[in-house]
Amino acid sequence: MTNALIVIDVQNDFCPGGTLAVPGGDEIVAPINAMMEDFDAVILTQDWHPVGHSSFASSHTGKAPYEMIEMPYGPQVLWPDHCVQGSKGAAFHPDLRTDGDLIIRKGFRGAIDSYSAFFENDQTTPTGLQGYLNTRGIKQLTLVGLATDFCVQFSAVDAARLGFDVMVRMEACRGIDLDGSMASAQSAMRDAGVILA
Ligand code: VGL
Ligand code: ZN
Repeated sequence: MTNALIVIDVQNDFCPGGTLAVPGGDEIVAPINAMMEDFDAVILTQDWHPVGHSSFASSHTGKAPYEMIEMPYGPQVLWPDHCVQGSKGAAFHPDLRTDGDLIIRKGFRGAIDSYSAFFENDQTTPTGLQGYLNTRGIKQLTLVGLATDFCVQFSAVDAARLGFDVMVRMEACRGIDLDGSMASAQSAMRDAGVILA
């Protein structure tokens, strides 16, 4: 049975010193590097936005980071500019091992955000990861990374809905925690059948 580790968005902008720093984001780098040894496949994701992306507060006049707006596909949190394609902030944390099998980028369409590694925030536009995993015969996924309550949560819930066996190793994740989003992320993952370890 092929068991894959999916490392979500361990990028400079989500680590201390980055524009959307997740508290303790860099603390998970060493544990994730060590975990890579235990998996048959290692897949890394990268949040990868064009300049002026619609999820950036700076793209909406009069809006500040962490305010909500209504997008055609539903409510969307507005973020500080982050993970701009090709920037230092979008690069992986310099100590993260990046010698995995696949790097998948998401959020590259200007008009739509993508938290999940499987589908963009419209819940329908695929990233291609499901097809990759299926063609490799991978059914068991362990997720780690940033941020627990956004990209890790959305990826884990989508993976469980798609029929994968999904575990999230919480000690190798860190969260943003906006308005109780850590608690709601944990219950959403549990409700979807994700094992929280
Ligand atoms: C993320 C907010 C905006 C994440 C990405 O990786 O959790 N959060 N873009
Ligand atoms: Zn983003």
